[in-house]
Amino acid sequence: MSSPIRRVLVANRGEIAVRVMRTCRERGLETVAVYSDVDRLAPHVLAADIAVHIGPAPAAQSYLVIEKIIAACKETGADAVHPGYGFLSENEDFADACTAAGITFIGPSADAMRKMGSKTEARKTVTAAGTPVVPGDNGPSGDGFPTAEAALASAKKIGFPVLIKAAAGGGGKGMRLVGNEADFTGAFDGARREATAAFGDGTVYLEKAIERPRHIEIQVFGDTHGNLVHLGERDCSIQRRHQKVIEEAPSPVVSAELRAKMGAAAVAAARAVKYVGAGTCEFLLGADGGFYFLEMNTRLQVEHPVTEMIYGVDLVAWQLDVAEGKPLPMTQQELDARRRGHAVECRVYAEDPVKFLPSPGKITHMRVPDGPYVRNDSGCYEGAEIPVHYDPMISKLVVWGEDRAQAIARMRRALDEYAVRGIETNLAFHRRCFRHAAFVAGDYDTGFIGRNAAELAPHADENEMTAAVIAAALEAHTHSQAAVKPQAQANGSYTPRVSTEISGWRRSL
Ligand code: MV4
Repeated sequence: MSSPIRRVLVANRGEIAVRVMRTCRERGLETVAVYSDVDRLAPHVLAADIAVHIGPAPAAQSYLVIEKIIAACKETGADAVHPGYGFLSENEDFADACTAAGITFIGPSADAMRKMGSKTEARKTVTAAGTPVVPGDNGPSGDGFPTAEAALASAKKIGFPVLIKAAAGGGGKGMRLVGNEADFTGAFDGARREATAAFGDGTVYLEKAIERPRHIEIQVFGDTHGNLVHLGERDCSIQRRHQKVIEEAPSPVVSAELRAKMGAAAVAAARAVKYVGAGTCEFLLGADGGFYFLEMNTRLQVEHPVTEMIYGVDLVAWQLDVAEGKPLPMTQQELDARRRGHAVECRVYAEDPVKFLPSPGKITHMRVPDGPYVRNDSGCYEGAEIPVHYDPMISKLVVWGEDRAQAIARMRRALDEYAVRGIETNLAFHRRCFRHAAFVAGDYDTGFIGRNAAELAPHADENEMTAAVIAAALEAHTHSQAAVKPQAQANGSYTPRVSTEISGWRRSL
């Protein structure tokens, strides 16, 4: 049914747009970028063969406007669209619009997106497929609770603590944790209001709250021939306010046996909606070892590289294969045999390290890590501006090791090589996290950052001190002459280890 793709429009920006274009280029496909006013000189524009301006900086007037993306495809003769993550990636109207215009949408069917988009619908669908979901109640008609009274009666049966969740939600929006009966009605009304404001849909349902869970997600992949496989799990428990900060594969707490069980449960959930392409089933793993389906993300995720590293595959290449109607390149058995080693990813954000607020602005200096088994998927460069309008991620730093200990050691090394000036970053947070005893032991859950905030927060002038040392090193490097050897200078290395004063501070980390 499908035919070879020749020209791919990437309906996204930043690191993911660049990452998708890299694979397109490797396959000899032409690439089209779209860009807003503030992205004229953005890396994804420079990476593309053709670039189309689609409007002002606010995403609602550019990257989120379906008609503009379709028009850009027509104007450039793009025969396929890769949506990346975020923006229009899980918008079924966009998938429909592409299909209607004769453009291949590189992703699942609009029908699968719709079925997984509603959380109550998804709970019904996957339960019927035999996948365990969190104990809860979708409401009297299966489509949410119309009144607080009915919901409270159900909450008492489920047992506190319960979570009130928005059917149209996901990612924690419109979610309320209720510990007792007295707080229930207020929380219910609040959740409904929030869901209505955020999604234009106030439908809410109930789930028993799993305490101190780990967030484990399974990568799945389907093709148009009915084949479905899984590529193991990622542990995404290191989060802050529903924002993932560190991800790893495999999870330090998932055994081969549990992986096989969760993998089968994820594949069953995907099969229930005839899933095609890259998808992810999110699960909560309880302290008792029980696992529960939460939701399915119908896109390629930010953290897909850790999976690519341990399986030695290019998931974007797989997406293109599947979109062209080809069968999956590997069977489950072949994948299981390929798994090797351990990968960790740090999301490096332009953010205030203490207040965790975005820190947009111009990157005046940047030194990026490289060397063995280091992958830095970046959407910016030295001299570039991090715009205020979009996600403030600078890059995803991913490393691979034969085992978790080697991956951690390598990540510490890579983080020490990484230097950014001009804007604040969370690099110092990452350096601390990769030296935190509980993290190093693999002993963490979704409450890790909250519980260890004090230990993980950088010293008031930690970034400053690092920055001062780095500035000296960069200066020396930029004007490198035989006489100015960074290592020979008191403050000359890119790692602060060289200064006595600072090395003392570093040892205290
Ligand atoms: C939960 C939960 C505990 N019990 N559901 C947060 C985001 C959304 N995807 C689901 N979330 C949660 N749902 C039940 N029944 C705890 C969370 C949760 C969480 C989940 C994954 C990663 C980080 C989290 C942080 C706080 C709460």
